[in-house]
Amino acid sequence: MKITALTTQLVNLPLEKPIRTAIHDMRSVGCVCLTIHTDEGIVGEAYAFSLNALRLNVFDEMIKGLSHLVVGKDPHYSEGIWQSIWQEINPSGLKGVTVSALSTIDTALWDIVGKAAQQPLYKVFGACRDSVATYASGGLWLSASLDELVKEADELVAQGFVAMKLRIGKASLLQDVERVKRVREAIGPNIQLLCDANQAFTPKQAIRLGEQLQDYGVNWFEEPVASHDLKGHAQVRAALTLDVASGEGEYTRFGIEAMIDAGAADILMPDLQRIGGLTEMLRVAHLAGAHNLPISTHIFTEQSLSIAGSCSNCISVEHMPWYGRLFNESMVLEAGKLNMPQGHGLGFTFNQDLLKHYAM
Ligand code: SMN
Ligand code: MG
Repeated sequence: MKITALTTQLVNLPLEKPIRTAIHDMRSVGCVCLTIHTDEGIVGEAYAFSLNALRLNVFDEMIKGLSHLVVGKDPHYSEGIWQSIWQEINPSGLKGVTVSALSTIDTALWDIVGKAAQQPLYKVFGACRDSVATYASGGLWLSASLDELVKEADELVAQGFVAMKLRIGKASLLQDVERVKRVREAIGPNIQLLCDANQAFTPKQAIRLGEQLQDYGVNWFEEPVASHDLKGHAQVRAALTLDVASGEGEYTRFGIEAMIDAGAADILMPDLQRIGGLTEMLRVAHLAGAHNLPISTHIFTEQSLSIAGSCSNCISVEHMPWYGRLFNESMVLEAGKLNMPQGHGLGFTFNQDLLKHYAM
C-alpha cells in the first residue's frame, strides 16, 4: 500500500455561546481536517485545532509542509515516518505547531492501519477494555453564573454522566469555593466532581484553595499552577491529599518525563495534538505506567478512545462535545462510560456535508 496524497479541509465550528476559563476566551474551534489518501482507496483521517480558528493556516501549512516525508510511503511504516518527521522538524523546534503537525499525520496513519487490518484500533494496539470512564467537560465554565452552573450540572446528570469538570479560577477563593459547593449540592455525593484551575494560581493560593476543595469531595485538582512550574505543581501535590492532574500542555515523552521526574502530578493528562500522535501517546502511557501513574487523555475524545481501550493505566477520557459534529459516527455513553468504537481504524469518519457547511 502506498500513500498518494495529503489533503486538508479547514472548518470553523461555532460554540453555542462564548465561554471562558481562567486563561481562555472561546467562541469557536477551528479545525484542520487532514485526509491521507492511499492507492488502495483507504483513507486516514485526523484533525488539529486552534481556538477561535486563529492561526489555523499555520497548522495547515505545517502539515502540508511535511507531505514529502509521507507521500509514496507505506502507511504501515508509521514509526519510520514518525522518526523522519521528528528529524525534519528539529531545526524549527520539537514543541508547538511542528509537533501538532506530526501528531495529526501520525494519527491519520494509524487510522489507515486499523482500516487495512479491518479492526478497531484499540484491538490493533492490544485491547484491555471495551468501555472507559469519562467525565463531562463541555459545561460548568468559568463564565457561567451560579444559577447556570447548577442548571448545567443537573443537565449533565440527566444526560447520564457520572463525573463532570468545573472550571475554577475566579478572582477570589470564596467565589471558587461557593461554586464548588453549589455544584456538589446539585449533583450529590455520588457523582465525581473534578476542578480545573487552568493555571490560575500561585502554589500558595492553590494549597489554600485545595484544602477547602477537599471538604467537598473534589476528585482532582487540575493545573493548579502555571504549566511550566513543575516545582510548584510538586509543592501543591505534597501539601494536599487531593490528586493533582496535569500535563495537557506537555509535548512528547520528554515533557511528560520531566513532569514525572519532578513529581508534578498524580494523574497525567496527555493531549493527542501536543503529545505527538497515537505513536507517542502509547509511549507516554507506558512511560507513566512504568512509574505506576495513571493517565487521563485531554480532549480529543473520539480520537483518544483507542488509547483508553488498549492502555490499562488510562483511567478515563475527557468528554468534550465540540468535535462530535465533524464525524458521521457518534460516541455512545452507557452507564456513564464511553463504549469503544467498533468501526475499523479510529472508528470516526469525517462528515463531508458538515465540513462543507462549516468550511472557512
Ligand atoms: C481546556 C481544554 C480546551 C480548551 C480550553 C480549556 C481545559 C480542559 O484545560 O482540560 O478541558
Ligand atoms: Mg485542563
